[in-house]
Amino acid sequence: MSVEKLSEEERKTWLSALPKWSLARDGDAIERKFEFDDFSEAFGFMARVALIAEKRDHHPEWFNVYNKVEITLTTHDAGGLSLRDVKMARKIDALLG
Ligand code: HBI
Repeated sequence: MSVEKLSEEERKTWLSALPKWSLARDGDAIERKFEFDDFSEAFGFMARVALIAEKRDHHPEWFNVYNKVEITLTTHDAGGLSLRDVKMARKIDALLG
């Protein structure tokens, strides 16, 4: 799958399809914050994201404390945001219905 860095225009287009995600790191990443009922729910979510990451060979940068999870997606190989990040974000959103 493409690992080219998205252009500014492409970033804007794709981000409009990901309303719960925000641009980060001067446009080189996207991030979203999640809050669950408790740690167990949060970690279960993280486990499901981890399986997607392994399947897609595209891994999040993330932070978890208790019931909160913060995910940042960027493509190191592209030096910024790529289609891989957009598709990963859509897969993550789909976990939450
Ligand atoms: N995950 N988010 C992210 N970005 C990458 O560039 C990346 C990755 N996971 C694996 C990976 N790259 C490797 O496949 C390459 O570095 C070889």
